Amino acid sequence: MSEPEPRTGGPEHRSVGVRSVTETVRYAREEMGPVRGLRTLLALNQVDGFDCPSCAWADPPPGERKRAEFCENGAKAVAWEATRRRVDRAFFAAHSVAELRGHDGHWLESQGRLAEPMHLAPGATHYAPIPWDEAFALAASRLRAMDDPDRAVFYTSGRTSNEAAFVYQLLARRLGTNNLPDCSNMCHESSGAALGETLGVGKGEVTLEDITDHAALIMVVGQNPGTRHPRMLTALEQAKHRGAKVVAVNPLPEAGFGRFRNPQSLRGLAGPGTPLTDRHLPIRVNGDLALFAGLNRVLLEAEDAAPGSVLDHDFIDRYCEGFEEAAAGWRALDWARIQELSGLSRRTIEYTAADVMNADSVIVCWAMGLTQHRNAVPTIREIVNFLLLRGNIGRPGAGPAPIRGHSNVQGDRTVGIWEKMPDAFLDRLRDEFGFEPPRAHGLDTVDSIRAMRDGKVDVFFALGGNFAAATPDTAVTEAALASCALTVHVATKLNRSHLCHGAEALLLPCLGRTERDVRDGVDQFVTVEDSMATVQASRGRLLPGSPELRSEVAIVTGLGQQLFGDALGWSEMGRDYSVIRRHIEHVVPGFHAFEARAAQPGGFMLPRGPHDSRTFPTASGRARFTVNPVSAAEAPEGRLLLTTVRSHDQFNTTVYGLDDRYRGVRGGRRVVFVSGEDLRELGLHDGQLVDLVSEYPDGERRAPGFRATRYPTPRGCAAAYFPEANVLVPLDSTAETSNTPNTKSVVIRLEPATGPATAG
Ligand SMILES: Nc1nc2c(c(=O)[nH]1)N[C@H]1C(S)=C(S)[C@@H](COP(=O)(O)OP(=O)(O)OC[C@H]3O[C@@H](n4cnc5c(=O)[nH]c(N)nc54)[C@H](O)[C@@H]3O)O[C@H]1N2
Ligand SMILES: Nc1nc2c(c(=O)[nH]1)N[C@H]1C(S)=C(S)[C@@H](COP(=O)(O)OP(=O)(O)OC[C@H]3O[C@@H](n4cnc5c(=O)[nH]c(N)nc54)[C@H](O)[C@@H]3O)O[C@H]1N2
Ligand code: SF4
Ligand SMILES: [Mo]
Repeated sequence: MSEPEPRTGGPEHRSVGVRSVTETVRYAREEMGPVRGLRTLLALNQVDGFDCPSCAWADPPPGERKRAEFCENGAKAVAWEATRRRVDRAFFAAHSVAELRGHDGHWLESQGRLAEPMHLAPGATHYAPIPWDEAFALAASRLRAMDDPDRAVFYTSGRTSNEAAFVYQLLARRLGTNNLPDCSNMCHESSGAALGETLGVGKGEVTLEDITDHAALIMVVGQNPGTRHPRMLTALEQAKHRGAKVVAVNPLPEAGFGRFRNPQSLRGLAGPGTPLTDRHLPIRVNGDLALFAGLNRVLLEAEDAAPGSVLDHDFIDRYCEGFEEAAAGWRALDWARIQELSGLSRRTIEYTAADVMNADSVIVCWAMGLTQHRNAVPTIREIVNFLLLRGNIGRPGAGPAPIRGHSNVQGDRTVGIWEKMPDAFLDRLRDEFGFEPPRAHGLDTVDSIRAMRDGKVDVFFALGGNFAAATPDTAVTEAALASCALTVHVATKLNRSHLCHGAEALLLPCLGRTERDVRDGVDQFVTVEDSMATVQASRGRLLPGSPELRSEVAIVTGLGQQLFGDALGWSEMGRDYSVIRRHIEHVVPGFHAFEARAAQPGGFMLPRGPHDSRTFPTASGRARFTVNPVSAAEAPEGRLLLTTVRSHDQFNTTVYGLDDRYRGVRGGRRVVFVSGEDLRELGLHDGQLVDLVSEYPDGERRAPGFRATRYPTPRGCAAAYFPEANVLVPLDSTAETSNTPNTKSVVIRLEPATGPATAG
């Protein structure tokens, strides 16, 4: 298959505006039709409508929601799901699996919604239809045939509702395994690990209001809100209008840091827009630990010079431990090393520290630019140190804010999707359902791939997602999936993972967030939790894309019923989701009166000790300062440190289109962004076709045929798109503690391309 040729033109300095509105309208009309499109979008993020299936940004309180409370990317996600195109038995009869494997992810998903359950028999070349009850019987018989429940793996992607996630973890644990890897293992696992260890809660500690109404300084680190969480720009604009400062820390000058033209206001559409950032620190890839250690050092020195004026000693003495050891570490820091690793001058770091000292409340927001590196957990612990020093936690306008990715990835974890849920949760699950859940920790995403590779897994089951494309070391992962006896995917659209099947495979089509979910004649709703720990109801509006579709809850409880009979009440839970919510209320802390509070407009906020009352549920009951030796990934001479990012026209492995408007890329995705100086030094010219070759002790990996593109990024750094670059990342290159793949710091060299551009 020949690869589309990208055209490149450099970064955009303004975001949203009229262009964004026209794009939204075009998308909705093309995929959904004019009337259905408009009606659907007007229900998006409304209190009686459905939650945006795209990112996990929080909604304003009910009274403050606009008539159109969504962004261009939310609209794309909805249109993509609500498309009128269908992938049915005729489609699968016309295309063999081998043929489909020759198409890229964009083409596969563009074919439309999966319309009926399909089965790939052992040795078959084509998927063929299978009735639902036979599909359940088949999956159950393969699960029963295993001689050890740990030979099954149950993966979850973060679009799954609380209700579906809860019954799913129940099914896995009733079977006897904690093998519940999820996309979070590749996403904010590092944040959860660092925050859990230091503050006792692995979640963010701010609310939307803290950003819009209270924070004096907001740092946006390793995050691209203009594309990933676009309504965050509206929140930042509100903060700017009341005088807050915004500092962006990012190797790329993302468009969202420039002028924001708010599509909700006429002034925004027509005028020059609001400049959103006061300072952009063009940090070297993975230089963030050095930066925050340097900032902490400056704060400490300023305190030494004027005791009592910089640090919040009351807070530190009353609530924290470990300050002296951490302070000794900062005093011993070497400025030359900090400057080298961060790529920022001491003076820049000192100016930024002055912003911090002038701000009586500071929020640090971050996303994947921090979490997907070897030292991600120490980096985020250092950010906690930074916040603790001035008591920037548990008061208005202050705290850590990991901005979550998938719309319900945080909720899935809350209700039990984790390979190492704590014993207290498992005890309550036992008491609620009367069986003993397994206690040994299960496999996370990377360990699941290793286990499959080593022949230790019979059944791989995925509730959503695109495991083969989202994970690293693509060739290894695809072979690992192929080694299973059975692979099962519950999905809305066809993707690569469905074509990297085991000896036998099932493809089970489910309802999406936009669709009405009627069980036994009664409309059901589900609940989701956003980045700010608000839980609210989501009710689909559209008629299901096909009469054969079932909800994720119905699919999981249907399989549960088939496997275990009705002892735990599977069919009742599948008929009436309020029964599941009652179980969640009993098992998960913070969900009292769940049914009633879920029905309230705007939902309710889950308790978080550090945010609510400066209560830190760590072993000692205190927030912990930690010592984090400064480190960063380093590329040897002639090599670059590659970070992998998303384009404006994609949601993870779902590629809506081939443009990345804000970075000036049109019509293709095989692009590598490199500074002009590096291009010159490497003897390459702008636009030249190159191969990306990663270098690790276990060998080289190659991603062929990328356009080298001159771009304003620090020397020694490069960026390319996920998932095209995933072939370059070794399975064993993961973050300390969190085991998250190091997809944001890959050591590569660029080689003039040997062959023609090829599909990856
Ligand atoms: N439209 C859209 N929205 C999405 C998604 C999507 O694919 N498309 N995905 C969703 C998901 S699951 C997630 S997790 C989030 C992801 O949200 P983001 O993390 O914002 O998305 P990425 O594209 O991974 O961008 C990482 C950002 O970090 C910067 N960066 C890279 N390396 C470093 C580094 O070493 N240090 C610093 N300081 N910055 C660095 C990159 O330049 C980029 O701006 O978005 C969610 N929302
Ligand atoms: N190199 C590199 N790799 C990365 C990242 C990176 O930044 N760089 N980011 C990582 C991150 S942050 C994440 S979160 C993962 C994402 O990993 P995943 O969550 O596994 O992948 P997605 O692309 O979000 O999954 C898309 C598929 O989900 C299915 N789907 C969509 N909606 C629904 C639904 O409502 N129900 C069901 N059952 N299925 C549905 C569709 O079939 C679609 O093809 O990728 C990770 N991989
Ligand atoms: S900001 Fe995120 S949740 Fe909100 S409409 Fe946009 S994509 Fe959806
Ligand atoms: Mo994510």
